[in-house]
Amino acid sequence: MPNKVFHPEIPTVMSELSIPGELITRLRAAQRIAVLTGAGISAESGVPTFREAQTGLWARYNPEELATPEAFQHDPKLVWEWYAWRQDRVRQAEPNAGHLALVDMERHIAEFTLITQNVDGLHRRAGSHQVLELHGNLFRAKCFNEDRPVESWPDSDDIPPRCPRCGGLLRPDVVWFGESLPEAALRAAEQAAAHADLFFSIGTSALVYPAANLPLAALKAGATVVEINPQPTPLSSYVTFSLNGASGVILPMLVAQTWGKQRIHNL
Ligand code: BJW
Repeated sequence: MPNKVFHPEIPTVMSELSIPGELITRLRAAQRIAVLTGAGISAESGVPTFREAQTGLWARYNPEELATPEAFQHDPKLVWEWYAWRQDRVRQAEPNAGHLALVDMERHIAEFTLITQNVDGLHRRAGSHQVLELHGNLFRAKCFNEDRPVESWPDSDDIPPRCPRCGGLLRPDVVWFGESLPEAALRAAEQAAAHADLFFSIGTSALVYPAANLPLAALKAGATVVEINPQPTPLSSYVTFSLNGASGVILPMLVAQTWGKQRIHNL
């Protein structure tokens, strides 16, 4: 019988129940890991992904059309209320097994960088320490005129509230289409991708740039790239390992099979 040869250039597609031994070996040897997460990692916490159909009052709106400076200028009340609704959903959610497995992974790796496109803050609530938020955070606000963070403002009936310094409209401190990403976070993410032994792309449709460039940059620099997603994405055919399934199932299995059973998290 010939030996089973592993071809890293051909993506290895796995079902939820089997993690390739070769991936476990590479994880155990890894010194530098970078992880990019998207909305899918919070799906099992009950937070809708960005592109899935919205529900209730918001079902008739297209999220890609609301997440723009033009939408805010056209109807600031509508956009502010959409974010207020999303804040409520996230407040009711808890980090899930996928977020917690990344907290465990961080403990085992000398240089671990968690890069997220999510604005929900669930990685920090789970206990991850080094989190680069590329698209901002739902729970912060800034002044639309001055582009400066605003931590508090007087109670009023205004929607959106007004900036206490200049009277301009407040907006969520997130990155909308056509806007620049926070420079320092993007630079750190690019560095981490360029130097990673292993790069994970988890729960993202890999459609939005410049975040979608990060796994490609890691591949180009010679990293093993692993995608975890129940659906194929434009990245899938390039990655080294494609793990098809929910991150809340696959990540805990991956961590347990690599480093043994982990501590029980108290949230
Ligand atoms: C599961 C799961 C489970 C489900 N387990 N998985 C180069 C080429 C083409 C265009 C551009 C380009 N460079 C820049 C652009 C323009 C634009 C862009 O990328 N457009 C594309 C749509 C084509 N980019 C920008 O404008 C960026 N700015 C910029 O580049 O500035 C410089 C510049 C300006 C002007 C011109 C040129 C350059 C800014 C992008 C900001 C994105 N902001 C948003 C909104 C944030 C606030 C908010 O949340 O409201 O960020 S858009 C939205 O998409 C959000 C997300 O972070 C981001 C990514 O979405 P994500 O996370 O992938 O979610 P989904 O819903 O798409 O996918 C979920 C996935 O989970 C799915 O695959 C599921 O299968 C999976 N899943 N359950 C694991 N249990």
